[in-house]
Amino acid sequence: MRDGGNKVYRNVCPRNCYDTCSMLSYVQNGKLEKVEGDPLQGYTQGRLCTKGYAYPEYVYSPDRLRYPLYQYPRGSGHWERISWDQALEKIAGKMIELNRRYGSNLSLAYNKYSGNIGLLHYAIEGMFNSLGAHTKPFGDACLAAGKDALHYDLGKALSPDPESMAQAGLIMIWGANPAWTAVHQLDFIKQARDSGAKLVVIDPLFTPIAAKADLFIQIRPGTDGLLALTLARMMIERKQYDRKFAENHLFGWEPFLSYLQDKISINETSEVTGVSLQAMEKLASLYASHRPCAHWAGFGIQRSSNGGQNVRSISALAAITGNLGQKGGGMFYLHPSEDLFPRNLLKYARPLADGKKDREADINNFAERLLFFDKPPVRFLWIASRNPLSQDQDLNKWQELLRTLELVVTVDLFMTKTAQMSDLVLPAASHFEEVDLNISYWHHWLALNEKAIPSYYEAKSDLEIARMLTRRLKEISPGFSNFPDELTAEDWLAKEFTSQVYTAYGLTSWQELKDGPHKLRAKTPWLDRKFRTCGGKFELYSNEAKKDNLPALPRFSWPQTKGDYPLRLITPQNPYRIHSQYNALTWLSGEYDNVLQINPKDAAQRELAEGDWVRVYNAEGEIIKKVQLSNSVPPGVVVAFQGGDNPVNILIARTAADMGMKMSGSRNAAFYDTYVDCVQGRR
Ligand SMILES: Nc1nc2c(c(=O)[nH]1)N[C@H]1C(S)=C(S)[C@@H](COP(=O)(O)OP(=O)(O)OC[C@H]3O[C@@H](n4cnc5c(=O)[nH]c(N)nc54)[C@H](O)[C@@H]3O)O[C@H]1N2
Ligand SMILES: Nc1nc2c(c(=O)[nH]1)N[C@H]1C(S)=C(S)[C@@H](COP(=O)(O)OP(=O)(O)OC[C@H]3O[C@@H](n4cnc5c(=O)[nH]c(N)nc54)[C@H](O)[C@@H]3O)O[C@H]1N2
Ligand code: SF4
Ligand SMILES: [Mo]
Repeated sequence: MRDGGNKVYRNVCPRNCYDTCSMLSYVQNGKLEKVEGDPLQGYTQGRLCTKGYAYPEYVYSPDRLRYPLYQYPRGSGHWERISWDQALEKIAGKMIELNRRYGSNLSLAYNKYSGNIGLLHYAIEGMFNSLGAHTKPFGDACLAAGKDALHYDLGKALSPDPESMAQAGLIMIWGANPAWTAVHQLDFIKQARDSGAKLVVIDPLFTPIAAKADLFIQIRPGTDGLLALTLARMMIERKQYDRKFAENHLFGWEPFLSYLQDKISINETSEVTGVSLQAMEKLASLYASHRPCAHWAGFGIQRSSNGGQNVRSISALAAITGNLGQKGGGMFYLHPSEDLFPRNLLKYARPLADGKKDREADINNFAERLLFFDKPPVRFLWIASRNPLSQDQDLNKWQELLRTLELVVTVDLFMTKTAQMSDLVLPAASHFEEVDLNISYWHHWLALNEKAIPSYYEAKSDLEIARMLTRRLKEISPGFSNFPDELTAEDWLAKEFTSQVYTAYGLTSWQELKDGPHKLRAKTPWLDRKFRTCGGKFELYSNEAKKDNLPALPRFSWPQTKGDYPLRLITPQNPYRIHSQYNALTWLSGEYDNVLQINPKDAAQRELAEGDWVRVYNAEGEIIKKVQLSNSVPPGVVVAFQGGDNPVNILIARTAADMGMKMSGSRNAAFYDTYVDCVQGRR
């Protein structure tokens, strides 16, 4: 497309964000001049968030990595610019040497997560798979507990189209802050409210979305399951549940009823959750009078040791009140549209020689697992689309792991905390410099990401790097890899479009996406009331959960507490960052980067005033932050945001949620089950 002197390209923001915005990029003489939202994408409707509009600064940031860099000794800060040839030589040489030393590629590992979640970024998995048996991560650090919970209940975690929330009569948000983390959802919430819907927000923090609500319930962290079950009991007692649905489509109604009758009391719930009886009454009355209800379980609610049970309890409430399958109502969590695609790079397989199998390490406990492996030990680590030294639990273990590794390679756009501790850093392309395909885990749109500008200095896409490294490996040791390095990004892209994908998106050729994004033709899940569980019913009582050593019924239990520290630390997302990303951008505010938000009462007890330096500590470690007094934070809770120079994750031990094993093989990280104390500090 052309617009005056500009060429206009279609791009997609590839961040791990609900919105996966489609954008138009305006390019003049090979330079990205500005970006706008693509009006043809019906969820984001031509708008971006601040981070999206800041992309020209991101692409040309003076902090962006330009060339391959080599550091000796690791962590010294003595960086030397080297050529791609030299970098590939060092990497390939080490890989082959380790293979010869140990007789397999098991001492080679990678760690990859969510820096860019475009489909062709599975190149990293593909590149390693082509080496034969190696050491790889599995699991999910983000949303696995809630996904399992919905799997037990529904047979598959499918959510309605989030645009349908515009037709809700009530929107009840538990543990999500879309005003910061899913900004485009606000428009659909507003549409619903303009037609008379009410908004309820349940969160320990008085968040920006809470500030918009008709009813805000400030709940004690980790106790949502109990509130949901109590609401279920109230609805049943008041005959405000869906009797017909219960008779025909629920499995486990009787034991569920007995459990509610025996174990759930409104007075006790009030004590445990900190929610007053009056607020519960108000909630019950809104819930009964405004239908259908869109129940949104955010990812924040399941980052607790009882997170999965909390999600199961909310989904049980949605089910017994007949809200599932109602247009505008239902249970919103995620929609795994990506499952429709073959994901050829992810699944690229090489027949494993000598009966050797890959060795898998839980991504939520990665450093410890890698340290545990011997015969052979892991000696080489490739890190891409990841910043574990900022984002993982148990950072102390990471330091230990680094000491045992002979070569650490990080591929990134910026000199992150992790890159700083690597031997080699390779510059990654931004999404404007590569071709990709983007699928949201929330909305239902599919969009093409075109190459809009030439590479920034010597930056390369993860796929290009995989192709180059493969060529070098094959030159030195023919047969070492069987990655098809002749295939271009467009070749891989074309392979993703099966006839099933074409039908699902109403496409006849993938090139049609150059004219704009396409939407999945999906029916509202559970409209037919046929659930994907064994018996076809919604399972209040899950035999599958029981087999997995979990309670069969959604049951409330207290989250585990950690030792002697009095303040619960919540580390949610920052509106101007995506996890640890975007710190280099001056166009974006840094106001949340280095603060500890604390209730004035807790601050007064510790003689802390606004702007003071404070030392926050627990058995894991300590950090220095700046005090920000906040009445949005209840007593007993403190908030620090992720990322920045001084990552808060140093305080976060390996704590696991109750669920995650079923679908991802790993229990979700219980990031928000962290306890700390703090005192006056000095910088
Ligand atoms: N701006 C921005 N947007 C992002 C991201 C980002 O880093 N920055 N990251 C993206 C990613 S990867 C993710 S996973 C999503 C996450 O986005 P969300 O789904 O919104 O989840 P969180 O930010 O983890 O937490 C949301 C809320 O949960 C609350 N919470 C914590 N514990 C509890 C509890 O026990 N009960 C209840 N009811 N609430 C609780 C927190 O106080 C917080 O307000 O955001 C995505 N969008
Ligand atoms: N305390 C605490 N910790 C958390 C959470 C929490 O709630 N609290 N949330 C967790 C959640 S929900 C998530 S999703 C994880 C996120 O964990 P990560 O995925 O590790 O998070 P990011 O900080 O986004 O780091 C991604 C890195 O990839 C780089 N990158 C971007 N694009 C590309 C690319 O095309 N190629 C390559 N090679 N690199 C690229 C970015 O510059 C960035 O350095 O963090 C988890 N950590
Ligand atoms: S960070 Fe999220 S909301 Fe912002 S432009 Fe990217 S996808 Fe859109
Ligand atoms: Mo996430």
